[in-house]
Amino acid sequence: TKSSTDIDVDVLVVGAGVTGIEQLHRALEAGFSARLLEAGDGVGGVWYWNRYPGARLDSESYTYGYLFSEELFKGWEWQERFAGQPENERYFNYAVDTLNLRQHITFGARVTAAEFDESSGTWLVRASDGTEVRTRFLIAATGVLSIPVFPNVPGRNDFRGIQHHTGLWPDDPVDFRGKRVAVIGTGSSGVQVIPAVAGEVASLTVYQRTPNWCTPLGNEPIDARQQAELKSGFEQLRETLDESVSGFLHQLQETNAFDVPEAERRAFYEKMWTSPGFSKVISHYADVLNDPTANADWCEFMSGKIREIVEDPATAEKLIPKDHGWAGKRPPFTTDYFEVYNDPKVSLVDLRETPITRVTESGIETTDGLREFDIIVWASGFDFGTGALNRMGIRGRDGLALEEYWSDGPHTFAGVMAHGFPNFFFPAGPHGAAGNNPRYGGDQVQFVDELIRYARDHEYTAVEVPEQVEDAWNRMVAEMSVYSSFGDSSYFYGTNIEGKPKAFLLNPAGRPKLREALGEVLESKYQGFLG
Ligand code: NA7
Repeated sequence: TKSSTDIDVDVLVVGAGVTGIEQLHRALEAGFSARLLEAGDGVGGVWYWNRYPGARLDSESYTYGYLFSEELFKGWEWQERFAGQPENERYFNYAVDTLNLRQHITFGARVTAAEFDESSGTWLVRASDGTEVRTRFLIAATGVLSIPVFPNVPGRNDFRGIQHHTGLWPDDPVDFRGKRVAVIGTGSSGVQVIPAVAGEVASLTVYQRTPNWCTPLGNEPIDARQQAELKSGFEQLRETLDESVSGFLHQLQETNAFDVPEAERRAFYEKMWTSPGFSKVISHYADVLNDPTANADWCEFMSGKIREIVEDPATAEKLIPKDHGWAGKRPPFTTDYFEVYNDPKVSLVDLRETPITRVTESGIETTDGLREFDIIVWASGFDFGTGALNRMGIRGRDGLALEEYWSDGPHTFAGVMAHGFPNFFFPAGPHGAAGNNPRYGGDQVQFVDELIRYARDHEYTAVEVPEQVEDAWNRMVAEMSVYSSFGDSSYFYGTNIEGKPKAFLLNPAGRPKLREALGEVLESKYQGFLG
């Protein structure tokens, strides 16, 4: 074993997405030697991998990007309220180049193993390209939606046409013109790709298992006046976001649904229907997520909208969710989604009626027969929260495997550290966020940055979260998760993955609680963390 003096870098960051870029920048600013390993060939994380047509933010762009530097904020003008994938990818390249980070990043290096050495307090990290790095601090900024999953159906590899998962989309554009196309999955990704390609294809067949409460995204260009307002309002923007439970600008409502007369409620629903992005969750009636009657009333309104838009009544009924209410699953926000079903080229296969039996070399077979395709788009989701971390070969104290320690679900402090894994951090990890992710991730990145600087400055070689501090956070997650609107069928419980333990994977208390928990540790001068 190399001694602690043999380290290659002080800080090794894994993942060049929104979180890893900021962490690398902070480490270098703090005077650490630092390096970043990235599995892909470019920066941007989810905005590098999810390059399918229609991929777009549903957080307001200017609340999603970096806010730690006013200069960086002012140097970039977002073109749209909800930026598309190309703009997001450009933005992260802008950040990396402006902050001078590129020379510290190794691309094409997927971490496959990382072992903690107790005697030196260091990690030995190995990557798929043969890279081997010994580091003091290992920071996995590997994201919560970075491991794509495919349905467990036989024959997927037999298909002779083109097939891609939305989360592993190739660099070279896929030509949809005149093609017979299948899309499997109607979550946020599926309902973005469907209207984006419908105009080009010869035919489009949508395979839906669970319909979702899709509502209009409300995207629009950001005009010059707004650009100026954003720039002059930087401090205020940051303050409002810091106080928000979910990391969004949208403000909570105090009124309950049945506090107001029917006509007023209808008018409010009309306004909500077109209200941008997550304002439809956050700025809705105060009781919409926790009073089933209020929730059902809004769902009834949305059902009416779907029946109005979709001309074929049988198709409309299939598109209306029956087994979950508003925000019972993660609601997708869309542009012209339901409208697409009025195009005679587009058809809907209800997998509840006719499940997929297999994929063949020419297409997809369901219990009612075979349909042939040129292209299959798998919009079938991700191993959320723990997927990437559990696959990295993380071995902590006494060889403890992270995936073992988490075999019944994640155990974390504030979604960023785990007991038994000294000098290891996973900002923006499971239990950390529930809303506009980069805002929570930013809090955790800052926490990690301050903690490792403190450790260095006070000559501690290892930092670790004490068991009772971790336990308190896990208890909070378990207790508060019962108030979450998300049901068991939501991927936030991991139930979309066969064999994955059912455990709540978000931070159910919101951002102020996260900031409070991190702040208390900082204030206590890391009591119990330093060794
Ligand atoms: P999601 O939201 O997990 O959606 C996956 C979709 O794929 C969903 O409609 C699933 O139906 C469907 N699916 C998954 N497995 C199967 C099988 N075996 N058969 C049929 N259909 C299946 O992933 P997205 O990529 O859309 O969105 C992920 C997040 O990215 C999103 O929430 C944003 O935060 C950004 P199901 O509902 O399970 O019946």
